[in-house]
Amino acid sequence: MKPILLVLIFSVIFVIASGCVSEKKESETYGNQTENLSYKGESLTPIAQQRNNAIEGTQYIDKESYRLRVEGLVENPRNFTYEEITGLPETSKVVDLNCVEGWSFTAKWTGVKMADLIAETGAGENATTVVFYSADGYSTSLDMDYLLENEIILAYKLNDVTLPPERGFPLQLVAESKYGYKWAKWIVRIEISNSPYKGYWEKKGYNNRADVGGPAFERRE
Ligand SMILES: Nc1nc2c(c(=O)[nH]1)N[C@H]1C(S)=C(S)[C@@H](COP(=O)(O)O)O[C@H]1N2
Ligand SMILES: [Mo]
Repeated sequence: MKPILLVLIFSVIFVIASGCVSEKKESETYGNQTENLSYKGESLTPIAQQRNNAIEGTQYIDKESYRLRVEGLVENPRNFTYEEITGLPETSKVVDLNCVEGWSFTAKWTGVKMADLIAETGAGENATTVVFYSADGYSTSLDMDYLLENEIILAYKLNDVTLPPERGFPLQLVAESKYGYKWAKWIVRIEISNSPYKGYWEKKGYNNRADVGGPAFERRE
């Protein structure tokens, strides 16, 4: 066999073999933290490849002076510090964010269950709606039953990295199976109420149900 042919054959074998062993990266560095790219066998979209959306650009919230106000139909209205929130029982899950515009990504979200947060203040028997208000003037709402039945979490970590400022630090709602506009970021106030509420995009005609796969717009009466 000619040496050139041998070199060619070995090169082909090498290329095929290296293709087989090169696996997807399990983690990478994000600032001075480790971003994990897989969780319980599911692969996650790296933060650098996740799209985002904001009506007024990034909000920079100071961790020390930050307070989350929880009020409305509650027994004990309260201001939570960042440490108090992150000190509550922690839950992680892999959830897709689907913007109504058509893009999506998959991430691991870690935070506190809305049920555990609401248990801290107590909620009135007649409470039906939870309204989320953000530092940029954004707002949205979801049904109390939806939040409790689906174990919806308020996230403070994304792929095991502290939620970055441009992504909603300190808190983003992980509104599983709802369009992205229900995923409030930079949340500063939560109001529990007994009447329906239309948030920023919902007032402009976006469907208040916001079920992924369902209609993007409210039906005209
Ligand atoms: N405070 C605030 N939250 C917000 C928005 C916003 O403009 N302000 N945009 C919403 C929309 S339309 C989407 S698609 C998601 C995007 O979330 P991401 O930045 O984590 O990808 O944030 C939602 N939450
Ligand atoms: Mo969106």
